[in-house]
Amino acid sequence: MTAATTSARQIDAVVVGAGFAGMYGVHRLREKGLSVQGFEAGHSVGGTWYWNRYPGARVDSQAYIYQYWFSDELIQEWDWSERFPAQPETEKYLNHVADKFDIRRFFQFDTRVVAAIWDDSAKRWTVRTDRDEVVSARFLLMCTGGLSAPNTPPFPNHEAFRGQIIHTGRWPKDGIDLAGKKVGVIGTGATGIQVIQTLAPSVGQLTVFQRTANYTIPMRNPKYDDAARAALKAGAKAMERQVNNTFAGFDYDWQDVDLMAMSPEARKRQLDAWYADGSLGFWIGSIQGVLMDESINAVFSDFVKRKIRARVRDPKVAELLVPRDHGFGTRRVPLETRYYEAFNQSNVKLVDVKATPIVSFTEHGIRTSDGDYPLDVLIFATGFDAGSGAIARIDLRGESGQSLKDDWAKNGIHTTMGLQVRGYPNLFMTMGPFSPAAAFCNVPTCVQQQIDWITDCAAHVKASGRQAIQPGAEIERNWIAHHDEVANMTLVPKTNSWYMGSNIAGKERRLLAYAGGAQNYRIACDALKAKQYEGFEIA
Ligand code: N01
Repeated sequence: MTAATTSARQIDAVVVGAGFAGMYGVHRLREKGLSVQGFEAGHSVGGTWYWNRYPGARVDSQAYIYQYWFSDELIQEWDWSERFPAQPETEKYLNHVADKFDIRRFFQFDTRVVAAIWDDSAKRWTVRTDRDEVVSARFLLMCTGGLSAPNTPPFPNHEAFRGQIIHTGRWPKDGIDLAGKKVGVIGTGATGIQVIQTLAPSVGQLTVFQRTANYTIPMRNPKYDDAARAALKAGAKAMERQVNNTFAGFDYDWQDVDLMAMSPEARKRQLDAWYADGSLGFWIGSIQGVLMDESINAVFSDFVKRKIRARVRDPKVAELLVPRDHGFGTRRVPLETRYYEAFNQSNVKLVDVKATPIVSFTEHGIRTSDGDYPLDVLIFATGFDAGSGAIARIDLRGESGQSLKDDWAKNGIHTTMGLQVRGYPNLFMTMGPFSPAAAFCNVPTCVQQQIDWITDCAAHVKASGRQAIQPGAEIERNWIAHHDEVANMTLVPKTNSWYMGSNIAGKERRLLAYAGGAQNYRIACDALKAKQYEGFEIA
């Protein structure tokens, strides 16, 4: 046992992150009688919904599945205002949960965990924060989020720009007054799209620097009245069962429809019907072939391309907004509201930075190979180092003192079901690489399932009088092989995106999320638990 371990406060578990997963993790560990200390870099709870307060931030899973299931009282008392609530409402919900279940006092806020070292003789993690505190914990739960480590690509002469630069994932709580200003946005993923469609009507000039156009679906976002809310609350138990039994943790799932056998008219009617739902159902509630079969995928791609062209007045601009280099759904499909109409406004300009790349920042804005764009404020909607990023940014040292970051860089990312990593006993993660939660899941569905598994596992180890658990070599090898096999059956690896890790320079190109279905993943996790963690080493 090292000196650091003996002098530090001893607890059962440290939970890093106070988002959906971390809050539930603390709640569940306490229920199971384990002592717990949470750390959160932000000033309060919320995770993604604390950090991402950029203009237009909004959930695109339906509110009635973007919630906790563990308390019927909570479900019955909370009123969602609309189908896809904006960021302040989800943040308020998470604060309500933190207060109602007395979760807040187990977190230390404004505190970043910077390092955690496994002490193999004590079988404990020595966890260090940026306030130089040290805690010794038997279990370490990384609930650090799949999309929380901002990606800020370096542009030449970055520091020259005199205006304000801000990443969407670090938007200031007090907001920024952008009215009438010259605003630039780099990035047209789900975040950029929300920012652009929201700012277009109010800023002076909006310049959008687009590298890759994305497929989108128009969001249908009705307000809920009391009757709608009552019906959703009455159906909550059934809804919980439903989301736990679908491919992506949503209430809709793949349908048994032979689209290719239909007449052109019937096929169009079917696509129109899916599209009209105004949700991600057009994608992951349609047919599985959309992700597996080039010809089916092309039908979806062409359908959405036509929808985009019809909304943009200038045909040249329309062509820029139509995806050219990938198939529908092989990257994350954003929901949008009047996004394309923004490009019909005279104050909005689209710059194709694939054709005319950004050459450098200047004192007054951005220079592309085509000219200068003056800006007061530049918004980076450039995404995140997903899945592994937030975990690897902490100095985690395993059994033989090896760094997880270096290990993943040298040997490739490896995990067992995105829950544990061989060589790092008692380290657990949510939304980790090679789990559905890393990308292909309605996040609350999958992180609640993962937290249930993790906390059951930790409680099992403790109750059995043992000290440490980690995956054996074979189970980890088998999971990775299975993950890769399923990944390569899909069309997703054919394109670049954060799904593939290819948005980050130098990162391994490999599908981050398990593509075999959240329901199948849950069954596999349940089986492990039922077999008392067969294939794991318990010491
Ligand atoms: O990030 P992204 P995001 N020069 O990586 C561009 C979730 N989310 O924050 O595509 C120029 O998707 C990059 O271009 P390219 C959701 O899961 C959910 O938008 O790499 N451009 C791309 O356009 C989502 O998928 C909601 O060619 C550069 C953009 O920046 C995930 O978060 C809302 C560049 C990054 O897009 C991430 O979305 C919002 C460079 N050097 C987000 N580097 C909900 O609705 C990057 N880009 C709940």
